[in-house]
Amino acid sequence: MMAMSIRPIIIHPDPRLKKVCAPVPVITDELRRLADDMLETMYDAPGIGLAAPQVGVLKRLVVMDCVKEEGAAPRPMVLFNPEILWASEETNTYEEGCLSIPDQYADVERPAEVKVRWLDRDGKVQEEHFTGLWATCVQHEIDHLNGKLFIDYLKPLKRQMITRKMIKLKREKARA
Ligand code: GNR
Ligand code: NI
Repeated sequence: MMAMSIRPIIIHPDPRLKKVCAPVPVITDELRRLADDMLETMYDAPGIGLAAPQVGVLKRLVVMDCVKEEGAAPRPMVLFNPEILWASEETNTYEEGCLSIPDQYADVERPAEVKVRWLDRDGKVQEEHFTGLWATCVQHEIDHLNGKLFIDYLKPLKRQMITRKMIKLKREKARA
């Protein structure tokens, strides 16, 4: 097995986090390697999801594992070209965070359940009905592929406050 590696996560604001990502036409070994690196980067952070643009790759690929119970078996998922086929009328509000917006959290309301179709790492079509944290996470990740961040759902003033904090954080990181 090839060694996996942790990739640096891009911090907001960055033009790469605002782009609509391109569909993946064929799943190559290089893309499978990228998915493995993204999983390692996500677990290391730690986070429950990660989208390719967060590591600077503008392709429609996300990884996630929302198993939170201590001692439960992990469920690393790799989703190429994920599409929401159906979303519930019923909504859910979760306090969301983002690895590209460190230490900032805010309530976001989204459909409580979604049906999603994607290609797995073998290029096989998969479909699943997600609920709970999985439903929130997969929608947060698909938003990343469309250049959208959770702070885009907030009131402009709150969004601006968070963006200013991130600019400051990046400036301090660059000086360190
Ligand atoms: O680790 C993460 N936690 C999280 C919590 C609530 C809603 C969404 C998320 S996704 C986030 C990781 C991330 O930034 N993925 O893009
Ligand atoms: Ni995110």
